[in-house]
Amino acid sequence: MMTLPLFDESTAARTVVPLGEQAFVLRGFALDDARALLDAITRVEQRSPFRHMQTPGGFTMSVALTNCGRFGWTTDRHGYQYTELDPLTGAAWPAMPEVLWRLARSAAAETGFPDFTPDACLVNRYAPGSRLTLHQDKNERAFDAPIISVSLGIPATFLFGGHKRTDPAARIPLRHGDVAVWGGVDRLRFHGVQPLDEAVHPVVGAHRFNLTLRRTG
Ligand code: MD3
Ligand code: FE
Repeated sequence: MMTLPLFDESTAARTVVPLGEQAFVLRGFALDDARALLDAITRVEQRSPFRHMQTPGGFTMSVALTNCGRFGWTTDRHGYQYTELDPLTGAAWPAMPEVLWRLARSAAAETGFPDFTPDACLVNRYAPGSRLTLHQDKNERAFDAPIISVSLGIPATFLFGGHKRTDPAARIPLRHGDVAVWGGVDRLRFHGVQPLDEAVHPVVGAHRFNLTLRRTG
């Protein structure tokens, strides 16, 4: 079992790490909002529970998923889609929490994307062993809008590839409180998440949450 560093996260450096021309990791940018964000996730999952979705290829995703905002992303044997209703409950997805909206807009503005107006947020929940194979986020029609991601809980190694699946991928650690922004020329790069190592976060426990805010159209 991996032991997490004992340094105080609240004093960890807030630095901007450029990954590409228009892709950045803002280290610790969400730390002050972490408690409020975790509470918001709890409220979202009470209305729209996490579930392990089927892919068109017939696999069950190791990452559990839910959504908030006007539109939610789902996958099943028939394909991927954004819908206004949660197919599991038949009800609208939970509203986008205010704290998440404000955080995403300020991270976007800080990195050259003023007036980001997300209308969808995927919430991914990872357990040790969960992973995301290399893919592109191309179910949105608004490729001019960036995507903003917020990581909470145990750390993961993010794979940042190129425009072809076979391009070499950089390995970038994403930790509790990190925010990533990618848009423009980097919007369609292949990316993924390596299988998570066993770990326990002092606040979140043995999970990682990743929230990705998008503009669908
Ligand atoms: C993509 N989520 O939900 S977000 C997804 O950590 C997804 O759960 C991952 O991929 C996760 O579709 C990764 C972080 C991220 C950061 C920079 C990127 C994704 C990126 C730059 C280009 C493309
Ligand atoms: Fe993605």
